[in-house]
Amino acid sequence: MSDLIRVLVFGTTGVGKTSLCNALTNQNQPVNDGVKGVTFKHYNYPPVELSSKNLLITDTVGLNESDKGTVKSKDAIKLLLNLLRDSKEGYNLLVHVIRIGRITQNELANYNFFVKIIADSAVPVILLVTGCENIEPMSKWKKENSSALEEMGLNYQDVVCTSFATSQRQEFAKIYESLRQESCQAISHSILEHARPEPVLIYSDNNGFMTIIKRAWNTFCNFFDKPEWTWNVEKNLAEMMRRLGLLEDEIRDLLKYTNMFGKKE
Ligand SMILES: Nc1nc2c(ncn2[C@@H]2O[C@H](COP(=O)(O)OP(=O)(O)OP(=O)(O)O)[C@@H](O)[C@H]2O)c(=O)[nH]1
Ligand SMILES: [Mg+2]
Repeated sequence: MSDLIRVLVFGTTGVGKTSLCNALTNQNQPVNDGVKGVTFKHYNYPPVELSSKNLLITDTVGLNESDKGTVKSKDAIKLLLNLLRDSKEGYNLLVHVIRIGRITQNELANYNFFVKIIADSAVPVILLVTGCENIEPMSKWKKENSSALEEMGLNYQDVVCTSFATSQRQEFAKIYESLRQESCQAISHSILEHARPEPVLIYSDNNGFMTIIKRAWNTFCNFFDKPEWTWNVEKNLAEMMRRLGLLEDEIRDLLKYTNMFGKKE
């Protein structure tokens, strides 16, 4: 059994993904840094020990309704390729982060994209709900909403209700700190229980890599209402990038990612 647990964290902008990752890894990556339209920018946290295993967390940004029409094709494909390239080792678990409240189109689109399209429904996924500081106990949300989630076709291995709120006011700071600790324990426990013992590969060779790019790219184009970008015909990646208006040297640069198995596109 491998001692690495690879976890991919995804969810709409501002739900608390980085706050969660920071709390689990004792890091201080900027929260809510205001980066707009950088839809697939991701960050690999340095490994941290979790119950004699090494937890490797990747924080990535999800699909956001508000980004529709603002993402530049060139940036989008670079970021998508970056995420997929760095997903070469596969994942043991996905964590979908939402802020407490209604499930919107954003949450459904993110679930579909990461769980079904990228991971091909082969990697277990847990739901982490942030913003539960006003609920007593925090786990109440799980009890009240689990069946509704299933009815919506959202199948999570577990639902973890948390709070990573912070406050500069002394009277809140202590309470929030104890909720953060409780949240870290709950999510750590769930990760250890539900992560696959070995990472699930989402592609294993050059063909698989091209297939996943194509699948993810087309879903992405549909989400961003860009049907003209979709990859309907059997074109290779270079032709697709040409159609997107990329310059030849940019295409050559991007194609380096697809050469990781020693084959040319
Ligand atoms: N009240 C409350 N605020 C939270 C909670 N978790 C995070 N926040 C706050 O929500 C804001 C956004 O948190 P981030 O961790 O930056 O969210 P993110 O999902 O990484 O955002 P992007 O990187 O922009 O996608 C910050 O001000 C956090 O302090 C929570 O459980 N409760
Ligand atoms: Mg973030």
